[in-house]
Amino acid sequence: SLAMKRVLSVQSHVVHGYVGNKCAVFPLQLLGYEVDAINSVQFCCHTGYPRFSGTVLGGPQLDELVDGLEANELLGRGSRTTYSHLLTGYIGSSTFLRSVLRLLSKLREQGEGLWYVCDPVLGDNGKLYVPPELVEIYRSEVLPMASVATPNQFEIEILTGVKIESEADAARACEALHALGVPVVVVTTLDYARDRGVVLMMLSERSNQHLVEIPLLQASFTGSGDLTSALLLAWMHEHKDDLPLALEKTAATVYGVLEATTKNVAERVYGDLVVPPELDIIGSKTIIEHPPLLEKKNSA
Ligand code: PXL
Repeated sequence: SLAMKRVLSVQSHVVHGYVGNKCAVFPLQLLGYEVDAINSVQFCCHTGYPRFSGTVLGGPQLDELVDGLEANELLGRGSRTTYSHLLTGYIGSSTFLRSVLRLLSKLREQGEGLWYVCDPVLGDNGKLYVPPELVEIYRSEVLPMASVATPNQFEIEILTGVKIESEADAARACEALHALGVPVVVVTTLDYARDRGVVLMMLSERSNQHLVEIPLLQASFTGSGDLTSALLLAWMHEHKDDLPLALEKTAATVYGVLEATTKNVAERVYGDLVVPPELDIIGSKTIIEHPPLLEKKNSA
């Protein structure tokens, strides 16, 4: 039933560090979720290091895992293993993305009301880091099936063609995603207030928008988007009738984790290449369980 908190999370695994499932599984477990993880890649570390190695799961290999789950009646059918949520993040090929769609349609056949939280990972800071054909597949096939989409600014700009330089632009871009059929959109990073020292997140439910400010800590962290989508999944389920509160708790947690990371974890320097500190997910256990709301912090 819907009261069950069970996520199927299809994301990257890295041996060292925190991106993809390494950012999603532990926080979701802390928040009371059973998490079944499918590792879409297994790399030694994220791709921002000087070298990375490992294997990529192909679409047919995802199909095999899904077929096995289905054969054992582990995809649902009213059993105690019905998933409440599917969560997807970085996907590197169109064949894999189409297999995810196949998985989603099986899940939707099984249980009513499955939430699909889709992070349409395309790139960041002006750079596409997936094959360009994925953009149109997200737009025409994937997003119309999503319950919640969590693009960053770059991603929603590419998906909608709306360049964002103000709150009104951000709202217009969200409307364009709603028009594709996504009921709830969260833009996880908005840069237009950077000169005030803040990054914004915007929640949009149809014609209703809510903003939250996060103090700017450092130019970039890797994996913060993956952490954000997992937290949104959990807090939106907890506060279905108060999604702005879910956004506030998510933003407070992300800020808390980034702040802990800045304090506790060193960046790594490889000649000219600086790899940002790996997120301090484990050291932030208490923050994840009890997000210290930012407004309280700011007025202290
Ligand atoms: O956080 C996105 C991400 C996911 N998966 C892998 C990555 C990254 C970012 O660098 O390298 C493998």
